[in-house]
Amino acid sequence: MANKYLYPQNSATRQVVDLSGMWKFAFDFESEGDVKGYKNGIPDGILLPVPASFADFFTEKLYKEYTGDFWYETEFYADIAWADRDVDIRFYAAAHVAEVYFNGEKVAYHHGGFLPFTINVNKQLKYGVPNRIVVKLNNELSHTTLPCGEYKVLKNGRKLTAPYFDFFNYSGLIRPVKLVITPKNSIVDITLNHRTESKTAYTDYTVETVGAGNVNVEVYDEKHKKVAAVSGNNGTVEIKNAHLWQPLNAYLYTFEFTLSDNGVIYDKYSLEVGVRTVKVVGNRILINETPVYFKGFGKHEDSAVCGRGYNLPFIKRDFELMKWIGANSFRTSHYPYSEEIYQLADREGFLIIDELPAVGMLVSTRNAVDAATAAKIKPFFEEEIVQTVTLKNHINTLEECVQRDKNHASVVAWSLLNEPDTTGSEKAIPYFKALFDKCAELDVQKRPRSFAHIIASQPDKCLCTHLTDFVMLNRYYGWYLLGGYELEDGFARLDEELTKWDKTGKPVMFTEYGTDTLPGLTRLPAIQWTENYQEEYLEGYHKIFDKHDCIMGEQIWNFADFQTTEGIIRVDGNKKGIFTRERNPKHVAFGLKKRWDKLPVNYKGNK
Ligand code: GCB
Repeated sequence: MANKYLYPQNSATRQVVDLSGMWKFAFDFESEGDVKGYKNGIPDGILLPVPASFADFFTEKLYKEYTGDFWYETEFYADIAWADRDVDIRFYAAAHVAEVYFNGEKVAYHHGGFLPFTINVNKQLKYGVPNRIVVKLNNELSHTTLPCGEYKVLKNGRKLTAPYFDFFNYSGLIRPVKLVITPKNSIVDITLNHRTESKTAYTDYTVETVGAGNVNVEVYDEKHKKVAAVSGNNGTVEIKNAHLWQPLNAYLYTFEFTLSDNGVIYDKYSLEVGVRTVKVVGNRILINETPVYFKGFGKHEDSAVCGRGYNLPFIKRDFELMKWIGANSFRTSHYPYSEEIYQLADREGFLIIDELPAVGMLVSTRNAVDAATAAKIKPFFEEEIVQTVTLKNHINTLEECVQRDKNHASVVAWSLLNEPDTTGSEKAIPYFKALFDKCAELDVQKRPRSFAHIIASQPDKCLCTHLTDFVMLNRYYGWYLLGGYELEDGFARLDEELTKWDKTGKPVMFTEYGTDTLPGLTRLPAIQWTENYQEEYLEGYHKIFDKHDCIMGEQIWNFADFQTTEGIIRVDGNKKGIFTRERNPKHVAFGLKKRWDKLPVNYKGNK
């Protein structure tokens, strides 16, 4: 079995071995690792923590900015008890392109830095001697990578990354690597879809298995009471008087799947399941048939030193801050996040707009500024290679993402791209159509699909809005244009634009709006970059949102300050956070909390 999709778990039949720790590491400035046989072991590797991105460990720029091939290596001993089982190596994410060698043999190639892949190593596994994993990674950006960008070669021969997006191109083994040991007869995939009829919930399920055995499903409520039991690889679980999973009021049933034969248990896997429905009706998104108003943020996985590395303490802190401020949702801008974030969102009742790493599909290193000033930009979707290779990579990534995240109650919508060029060329249309159709085909729950519209993608100009189920808007009137003393004109422009979106009849959600703000800087009257300017800007936006019926969500850019490429419009990163990078509140956080604590979850629900 090439890829086992389920999130690894320990159970009576399964074992997970974490390979986190110090790995050997080497930069490969001259791309000579292949000819020098690094696949059999890195000769002079330094030690580096896994999981983490490598950039922020070093004091030399040459390493921080490193672009090209780089290598990781570790070893482990196999337990003889695994001899009659399947042994897989699971990379939770490897940014961005990975080639994996196991005991000297190439066992995998994976494109894309934010989704897991699993490699079966039964054939190569040795007992009694160390087993060696070597990974060759590459972090160069191009028009076919997700995210997109380019690099240039400096006079000294070093490569400089030029992302078409506004976050640091952190890379490396950014999430855990684990061994997953499963029985030969096992459960490999589970797909759930829910519907409700008065007080009864029906969950249609499909279980994919390998080897022998029959499937049984038992469902337990939060008090560990059995509430349903069925048999078969697919069928329907019926729960009477069901507790539905609600925003900020989660209820999770435990679905226990057992593969067995005549009383012999081969495999067991359990899932925490929130039963809920999602659909779009008119200009509303309904969860369990009730309109929901989204309050929250676009975020990043970003923290000092770890970079984009998996950081469980920050994950926990972020949820506590989001609950404190009255948020109920976030977008995984601009890539699928660590799986543990979705698990916590399921538990806390947060709504997630799950975004693919399709950011930078606009040929510009300062997208928001260029789009705001209507700079002439070479149309991205005109390129032949985009229509072929990029689209193929994009669809693979979509498949992996839906596959990974399909059963999470928290995932209520898909964002298939961030700020693509949807005005430059009609060739965007077939590209988007292929993507949107594929998403509907893959997702049995048929969650609403969209993409984040850049300012140039206006209601009368965007060629692709008609393919969306709801509209996501990133707008910076009052910042990148009409800022400072022109702020009132900025609000007027926003108001005018929303009047046009109102007429489309679709739900419209703000997925970005905000101002760079230096904590501690205040002036009277307010000027750009001050804390009180951030407050005036957000208050102005919110007044306008409250006027327009189509607006059914506000997600501010950004939850916290985050690192970007250096440059003249960024001071040590993007400072649009409501919290600092250390997760301390800026002044605006307190006013925002007042607004969000007051807004009911079904705000604008009753027409
Ligand atoms: C955007 C991008 C986001 C940037 C933000 C900004 O439109 O989607 O990635 O960070 O603007 O602050 O410029």
